[in-house]
Amino acid sequence: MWCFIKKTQNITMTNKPVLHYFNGRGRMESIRWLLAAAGVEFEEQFFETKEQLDKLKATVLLFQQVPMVEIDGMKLVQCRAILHYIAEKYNLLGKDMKERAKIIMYSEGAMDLMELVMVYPFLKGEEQTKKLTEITTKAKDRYFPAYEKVLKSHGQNFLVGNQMSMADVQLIEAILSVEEKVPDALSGFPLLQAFKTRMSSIPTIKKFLAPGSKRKPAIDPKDTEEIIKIFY
Ligand code: GSN
Repeated sequence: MWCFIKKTQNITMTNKPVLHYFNGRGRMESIRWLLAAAGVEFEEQFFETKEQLDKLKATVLLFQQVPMVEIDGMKLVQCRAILHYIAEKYNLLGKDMKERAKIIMYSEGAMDLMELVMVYPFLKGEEQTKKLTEITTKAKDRYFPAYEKVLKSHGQNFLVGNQMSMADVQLIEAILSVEEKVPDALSGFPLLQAFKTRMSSIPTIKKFLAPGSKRKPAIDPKDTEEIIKIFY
């Protein structure tokens, strides 16, 4: 009986994806967002020291890099491979090749914008000021006008195929991250404002945005030294 229970518990545990990363946003946050939007529960194993990360590098990380996600018997690295697998599994990657290409194209745009936001807390002084200008300019003059145009072109609620996809999830993440640094970033983009409201009220996303979820706060500049110590 004990064995049976233990086995059942093991099966239950391995059914949930397990995310291996430090306890912060970084490149894992988009994966957390996508799983949460799809309504998938997941577990997290955080490393806190260089020694813990080095042990993972020596054993399970194919390219000695995180993010790594244990899912369906695989130990997946490379965040795009992970995102695409989750998106395909939970029907967030479109219904045909053309939709898929557009979803990936829009997702990559959001990821390019997110890269700028991601490095921001790790910079100091003038470099950080310059990065904030770049985030503001690229968001307002390049990325947000593009997404506004896409939404306007078809008048639908989501970027592709009139249903939520990975691209919408990446975009709402990017919008909220940029707004943390540039509060008026969406002024002049009425369709993106409506998109943000709509996406934020989808039950799975609403839950992820509420306190107590697995969403991580923006990296505090005072924590960057600790994070750098883990990786270098
Ligand atoms: O997209 C990807 O997952 C990879 N192309 C890049 C992953 C990556 O750069 N991981 C860094 C940590 S930064 N963000 O998570 C990493 O694991 N560095 C350790 C190392 O020894 O390279």
